[in-house]
Order: sequence, then C-alpha cells, then structure tokens
Amino acid sequence: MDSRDPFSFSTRRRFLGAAGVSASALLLSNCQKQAAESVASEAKGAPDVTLRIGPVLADIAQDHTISTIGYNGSVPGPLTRLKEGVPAIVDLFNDTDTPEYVHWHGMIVPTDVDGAEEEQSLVVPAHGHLRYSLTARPAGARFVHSHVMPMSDLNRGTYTGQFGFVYVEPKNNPGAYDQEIFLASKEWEPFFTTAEDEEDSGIGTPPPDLPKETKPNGWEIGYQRFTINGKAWGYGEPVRVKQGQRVLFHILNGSATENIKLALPGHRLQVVGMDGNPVPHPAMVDVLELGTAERLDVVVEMNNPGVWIFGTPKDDDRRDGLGIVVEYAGKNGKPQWIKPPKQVWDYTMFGTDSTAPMPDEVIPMVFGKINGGTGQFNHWTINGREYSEKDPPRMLQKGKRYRLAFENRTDDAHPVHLHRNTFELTNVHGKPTAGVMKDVVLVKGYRKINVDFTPELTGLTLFHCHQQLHMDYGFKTLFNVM
Ligand SMILES: [Cu+2]
Repeated sequence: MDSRDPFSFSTRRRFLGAAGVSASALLLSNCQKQAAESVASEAKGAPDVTLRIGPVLADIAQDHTISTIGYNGSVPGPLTRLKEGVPAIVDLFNDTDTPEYVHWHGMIVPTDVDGAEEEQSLVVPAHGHLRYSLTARPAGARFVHSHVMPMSDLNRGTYTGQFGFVYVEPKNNPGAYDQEIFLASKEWEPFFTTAEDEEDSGIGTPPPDLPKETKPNGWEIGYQRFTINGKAWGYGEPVRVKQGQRVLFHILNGSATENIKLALPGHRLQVVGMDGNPVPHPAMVDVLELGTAERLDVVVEMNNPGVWIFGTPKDDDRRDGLGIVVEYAGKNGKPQWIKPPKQVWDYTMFGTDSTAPMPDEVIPMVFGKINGGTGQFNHWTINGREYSEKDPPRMLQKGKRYRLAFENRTDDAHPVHLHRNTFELTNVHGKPTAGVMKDVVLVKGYRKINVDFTPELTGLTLFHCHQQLHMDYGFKTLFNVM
C-alpha cells in the first residue's frame, strides 16, 4: 500500500506497552483546578499524541494568509494515527489565553477525556498542560476539534483551525486500495450575514400546525475563503494518481456551520464508509454530501485521465477555493470542472432494507426554532426547551437500546451529533433502514429520522447540533448513562 497522506507528518506514534496503563485508567484528575504547566501526572513516558494549541499563520491561497488558532502550527492539525484498543498517552498544551476543550469526535471514551464542558471533561487550562490516557475505539475515521462555545466570537471554537483527522487503525486492515488520502474541508474568515443558504436539497414539507413566524430570521454565517487540507484548490499540492489505481479517500467536513457537497468530474464515487464505519451496501454516487462533522470513506477507480477539480458544485464556494486538484500522472494543464448531475442524497442507499430490532425505549426529539429577528441570534429548542445547565440530564441505562426519534420542525438542515456513542440509522423520512452506523446525521428541514443506540459507557453524554451557531444558542441536551 502506498500511503501518501497529503498532510502526513511528524506524529507517527510509538505505541507504548500496556505496562502501567490500564485501558480505562484515567491518569489525571482535578486538572481543572490546576493552574498551568506543573501538572503532576502518573502517565509516565513519552506521549503518543501531542497537540499544542496556539496561533497559526497559514497560507491558504495565492497571496492570502490567514491568522487563526490551530494544532501544532498547521491547519488542519496533524493526522493522528491511533491503534484500536491500545492505550495512548495524550499531551495537550494550550498556548492561548483561554481554556480549551479538545473533543475526540466519534470515539467511545470516558467523559473525562471526551472534551466537552457539559460532560465535565478535563479542560486544557490557558497557558497550561493536560495529560491523560485514552484507548481509541472504534476503528475508523474520527477527528479531534475544539469544543468551546464561541457564541458571537467568530475567532474561537470550530470557527478556528483547531481540528484534525484521527485515524483509528483497525486490527485487520482490508487494504483493497492503492492509495489512502485524507481530505478535510474548511471555511475561513467567517462573518455575520442575513443571507440564508439558498440550496437545501431534500427539504420536506412544513407541518400544517407550524405557528406563523412573528420575527424575521436572525444572523447566519458566511465565509470568504474555502479550503481542503488548508489550501484553496490549485494552490496546494494536487492529489497525484495513476490510471487504474483504486484510491481510498477519507473525507471530513471540518466546517463550523456549513453542510457541503463534493464531486469529482468524470468519476463515480463509491461510498464504502460513513463517519468511519463500513456501510453494509457500498453504493456509487456522483455527488457526496457531508453535513458539518460528517466523514465519508470513498473509493474511486481512477479511469479518466486528466486534471480535475474535486470540488463543490456551488460555483461561488468553488471560486473561493473549495476543492482540490486531482492530477493523473503524465497529464497537465488547467484543472477541469464539469457540473455534476442533480442528485438527492439518501442515506438509505447505503443500508439494508431490513427493520432494526425494537428499542427498549423511544425518545422523541422535536427540533424547533425561535427566530431572533434582524441583527439578533435565532434560538433553538429540543422538545420546546433551550439547553440550560440547570435542567437535569435525562437518565439512560447502560446496555438498553434507545431510539432517538428526530422531528425537525424548522427549515434548516441540522447535523446532529451524539457524543461517546455510535448510532444506527433505523428510519429515514419514513423508510426503514438498518446497518448504517454513524455519530452525526443530517436531518433536513421538516424531515424525520430515527437512530438507535445502546450506550456502552456510563456518565454524561452530550447531544447537540454540530452547526456551531445552533449549538451555542440552545440546540443541545444532556443524557446521563447509569
Ligand atoms: Cu442545527
């Protein structure tokens, strides 16, 4: 296997033996109370992962440098490779003036190391250090990102460059490909706008009993620049391929707020995994769709020699950088773009049509919106309530199967995420499905989706919309697993 990661680097890890590091051992506690560098830790030895949070200047396009916060001086941060089931020592340094949370998205880990304030996870103090051990699982494409609440501050949280791929290597790697490429998309230079995203394919019909809006829509977020792997297309190195190769792409939507589409002209894209988990029915598509924080594993047969833009079908965003060049050996010239056919993304294409087992309990989750009015923020509700830390978490029992029945009574698409668990899509827009395992699902406007999960780990578990502005203004809730 020729593994050339476009951003491969210095963090290939040495895996320590398990001596002194039990799988579940949390090696540091009370860190929130520690002021800074001198954190005493029982986790001895060299770290397997080091992330240093700090300012980054990144050249993202010709004559265009951005100033942001990132991991280890680059955007995205380094690709972190971990081995499934093997404990790893993690060192987190924070060179900024504000405390940070580093969230291991898609991993089933204890609350202390999950990196979410609502779960009372360990914090990385301002100008401080945090060390702990975690055991990575399940295998597949995960990622790490800031989990602070930026609210109206567009220089914090997921609006910054604090994100990076985590690949949890499976115990058995099928390896049926010639190259493995990691692609992470990102938007930069966010600004407040009143313009709503015009294109939202797959929206449903508003329910007849929906009350009439009394206020106009509040702030939305727009962006000036777009990148894949930190570069506008044509500026960074292309993905270099040879005719006849099978290329496995791991793709991450690293956006704070945007749901995106991607197409590679002249090629069909076989989706083999979603959110890092293999799908039961790998299906061919022309256009990929990724809600905020979703990942896709995609196999492409390179059988159309040329120089192509693997990019967004949205002309404005592609003009502003959202894409990467795919260049066949021996081919050169201007990268080509061809508008892909229209396609409605359908999760059930990748599942089986069997009916999932009945859950022990169904938990209705109705998403609502309270328009903020011009120059204000919209607020978001689950079952009629905005998140409040005063609300007691909903209790769940470890080992029971729960069904979250999402009903989106808003016209926005919500990429909703459950921490510390993997869920199974069991019904999409009224159609039963099974076998698609995810940790984020994009619930389009006025649509219903059911997901089932069986909590394996006790403790607080956060559920939220991954659209940062939605999460910050009410769209989250806590479970507590006993
Ligand atoms: Cu949302």
